[in-house]
This record gives sequence, C-alpha cells and structure tokens, in this order.
Amino acid sequence: MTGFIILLAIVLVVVISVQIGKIVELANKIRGQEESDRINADRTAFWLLVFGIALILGTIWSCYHYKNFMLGYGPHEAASIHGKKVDSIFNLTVILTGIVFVLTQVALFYFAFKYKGRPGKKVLFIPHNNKLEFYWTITPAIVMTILVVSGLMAWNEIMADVKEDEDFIEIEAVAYQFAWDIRYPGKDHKLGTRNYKLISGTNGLGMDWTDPKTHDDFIADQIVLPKGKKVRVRITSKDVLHNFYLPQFRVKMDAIPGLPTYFVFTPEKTLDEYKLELRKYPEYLEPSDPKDPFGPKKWETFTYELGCAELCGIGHYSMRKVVKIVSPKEYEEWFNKQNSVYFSTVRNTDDDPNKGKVLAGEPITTSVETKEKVDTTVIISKESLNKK
Ligand SMILES: [Cu+2]
Repeated sequence: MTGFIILLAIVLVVVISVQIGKIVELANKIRGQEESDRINADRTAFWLLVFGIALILGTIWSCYHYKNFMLGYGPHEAASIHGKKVDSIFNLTVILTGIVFVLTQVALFYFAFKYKGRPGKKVLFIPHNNKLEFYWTITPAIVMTILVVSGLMAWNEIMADVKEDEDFIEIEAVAYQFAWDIRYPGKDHKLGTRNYKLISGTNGLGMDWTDPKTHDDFIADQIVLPKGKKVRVRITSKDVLHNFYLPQFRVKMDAIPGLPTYFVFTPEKTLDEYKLELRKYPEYLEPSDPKDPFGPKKWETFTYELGCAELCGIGHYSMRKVVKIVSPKEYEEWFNKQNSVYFSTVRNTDDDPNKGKVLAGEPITTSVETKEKVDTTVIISKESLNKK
C-alpha cells in the first residue's frame, strides 16, 4: 500500500510539473519573449543575491560558532612552545585567505546582480589592461610571500635539532602494529644501541646488551615528561608507516621503518594546568559519559595523548598512549621508580652476555647471590685493589 501511494505521489508530481511548464509557456506567448526574458533575469539575479548573502553570513557565523573546535582557539591552545608559532602561522593564513574569500564572493554575487541580463545589453570586451593586471599580480604575490616566508622561517625553527651543549631529554618511540614502545635512557641519560638483528620474543626492541648504555634503559607504559624541558624524540617503526602525533603539542612526524626521524619540542603546560584551562569552556563542563550525568566532567577525564596519525592497519585505533606532563619534581620521582629492562628481565639469564660477571656499579650483594663464588671473588678483589 505504501509503495502504491509513493508511486501515485511521483506520478502526480510529474503531471503537475508538466502542467506548470505548459502554463509558463502559454504565459510567455501572451507576454512576449522579451518581457519574459526580463522577468527571468530579474528572478535569477534576485535569488543569486539572496544565496550570496546567505553564503557569506553563514560562513561568518559558522567560523564564529565552531571556533572552539579549531586547533589554536579556545580550549585547543597549544601546550608546547613551538606550538604557539604553528598556531599563529595557521591563524595568519586563515585571516588572509578569509579576507580574499569574502571580497571575491561579495564581488561575484554583486556583479551577477548588477549586470543581470537586459534586452540589447552587450558585454564589454577588455582585451588588455596593464593597470588591472599589475594589481592582480602584485597583490597575491605580496600575500603569498608573507605566508611562504613566515612559514619557512617557522618551519626551520621548529625542525631544528638540539645543539650539542644543550640540556635535553631524549626518548625513543618505536611503532609497530599496533602499539608504541617508549624507551627512556636511564640515569646515564643516553639511549643504548639497538640492532634489528637482535629482535626476539624476549627483546622486542633489539636492545644490544653488550652496550653498557642499554643497561639502565627502561620502557614506560606512558609518556611522562617534565614541564619546561626540551625533549627530543627519536621516532622509528618496526613494520609499516606510522605517525607519532601529539596533537596538543603540535608534534607530528612519520615513523618510517629503516629511516629514523626525530622531533624536538618543549612542553609548556602540565596536564593539570591544561585541565584547569579547559574548565572555562562550557563544552568541557558536560559529563564525560552521557549515560552518567552525575559522573566526572569532560575536563576532569581529559588527558594528553599520543596517537598514530597514519592509517597503518586494522588495529590503527588502538595505538593510543597516555601522555603526562608533570612538574620537574614529580618527573624525578617517577623516573626514579622505573625499572631497567636489563636488570629486571635479562640480567643473568641466558640472553645476558654479561652472565656470571659483576658489572661496574652493580651492588655486590646481588652478584654474590647469583654468581659462582670463585669467579666473583676474583673480580671483587681486583676492583677493591683498583680503588685502593
Ligand atoms: Cu600506526
């Protein structure tokens, strides 16, 4: 029955359209072609103008209404030092192209209205105009130069590597389907060597245990970094292309198998500071879980995060990691609590190239418990002789 009604409605619409067409044709004949052309031109010009005004007003309204969804505005301010620069370049581009957009659209719809069709009206043909060509060449040239030069200057500043004598923290992000391994250097502040040939079931990163620098390296389940300290992230991948993306810090860099990349940035706001800023915006005062209206608010459950910004496979979405920016003191406390991979899982197992030997700085009690006594005594006595 519903099908029949729909079919009937379609037939009716077709019949009405044909009838309207006939009436219009008849009216044109009575009025004369010239008069009907004039009416048509007026109508087209009027509706084009209405559409133009609605388009421009709608654009301006939506820019204002959705501004808080844009990076760099309201709750989406950058949390890193270089991030502010990225945002200002973005804003400059939006403002300049926005002005051009409004001016060209106003001209387009205004001229379409002003020069609507009239019987006997002819188009003016201008084959060449030096003055006009000068202005429409020089204006975009100046605007483009401002955008490109300021963009290049910002790019060079943002992509600059750390200087040799600079104080910074270096961490390593290794991507694979579908997670990240975040490796920190231990107390020596130096990441140890890795070799892909050493990758195994128990050594997922291929850390080279013969290099003493790997001994204090640890793998963290979250990215924790101190506020105000320069961070250099070594970025690499074990399988396909991934992308190391920290949206709030404006950090984004491809993770490419076989081609290490890096990104240097300085976090400027701790997670708590950022959350307090979010509290000012009504959209973050709504409950985090819509099914639980009395539960925690969105600003309370907010967290910085690392995501993969390269569609890398079926589990791409699960490459999320929590990022915490804390005060230098809190960072120190967290750092001291971490356990090195080597001493917690490798030491004195069959994978340990130093099995049975006492390492410099290793507590003697541990070695006496786990090593053959004869071997240990010799080394300890040698060490104590050296000290003397
Ligand atoms: Cu990925």
